[in-house]
Amino acid sequence: MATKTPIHITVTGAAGQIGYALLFRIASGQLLGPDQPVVLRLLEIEPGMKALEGVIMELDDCAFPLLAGVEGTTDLKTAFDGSSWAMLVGSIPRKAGMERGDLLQINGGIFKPQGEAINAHASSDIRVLVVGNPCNTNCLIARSNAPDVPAERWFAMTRLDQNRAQTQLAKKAGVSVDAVTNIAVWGNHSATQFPDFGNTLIGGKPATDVITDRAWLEGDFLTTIQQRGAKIIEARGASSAASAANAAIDSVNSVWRETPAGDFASLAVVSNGEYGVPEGLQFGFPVSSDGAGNWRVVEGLAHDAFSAERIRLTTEELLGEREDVRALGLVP
Ligand code: NAX
Repeated sequence: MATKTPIHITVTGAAGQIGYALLFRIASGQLLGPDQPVVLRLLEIEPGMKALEGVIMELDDCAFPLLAGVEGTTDLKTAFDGSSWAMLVGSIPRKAGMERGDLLQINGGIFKPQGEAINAHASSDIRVLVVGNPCNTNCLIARSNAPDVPAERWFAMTRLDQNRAQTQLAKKAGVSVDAVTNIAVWGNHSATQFPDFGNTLIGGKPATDVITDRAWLEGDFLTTIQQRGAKIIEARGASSAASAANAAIDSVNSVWRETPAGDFASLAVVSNGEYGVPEGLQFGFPVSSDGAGNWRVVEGLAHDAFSAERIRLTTEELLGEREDVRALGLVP
């Protein structure tokens, strides 16, 4: 029997498709380890509560030894009370014909109160991963409304893009995925993101030495990663869920597990001006962790003119989103 004190984890949008792929993995120990009991606090909106009841019944029916408790709620205080990790999944993604300003306003209505509730009720060691899109700016909104939670405790998910890039590069090079390391996804989790093949290694060698087809790297490779989400919707009739949940688990692991020497992971974190990125943006960077929850942006990576331009474009997009949410009064 597990003897550690249970850690409270909040998952929002818990009755959605990512929630369904995520909760069972958390409860089975795949998020915080095989000896760490967890209590799940599941936040939904009223229309999702019926489905959430069913999900909770299924969690019960798994008899997970590590699941020390589970509560479904529509109340922000109950959801975040005493929580040490919050995974903010529920959001309103962009729909056809929706303007960026409308999208950000709707999400402001979700992430501002959630940030305030985290500030007021979460445990003092709270860490937050935002998955719900537009995840970088949703994270910025929540963080900006939680002034007592240090900025370095907030993360937005670019890991799915990293994992997608890893597999595409491995396939092209004809190697196994674990031979592909050092993949940084810069900037926004959107079509402007830049999966940085120029700093990636394959079998310890520069990816650009192993894959010499530069036109593929700058063309099909980038568009495959940038448009992968849309392709999955086209094929499956629903957006990525299991791979997104998997990336959410990888993201949390990249914070609390030690990063292998010489490698890094992609995570959108607060910018302190690294690589000339304006301070305060929630920006996809290469990140390394010491295994005790302390991470740093890996510095010193070089960018040629092509890569620098890609990073400039995604930075511009995030600056535009920040201007929009400032104009809406969602962030100072
Ligand atoms: P679903 O529509 O299946 O589920 C979302 C759930 O959130 C619903 O059950 C809904 O009732 C709930 N919800 C809505 N507003 C809420 C609120 N204010 N509080 C609590 N719950 C609320 O979406 P799903 O496929 O699970 O995707 C969730 C989010 O992840 C979307 O925004 C999606 O765009 C985003 N994604 C982010 C990815 C990333 O890499 N960062 C990749 C996958 C995914 O597209």
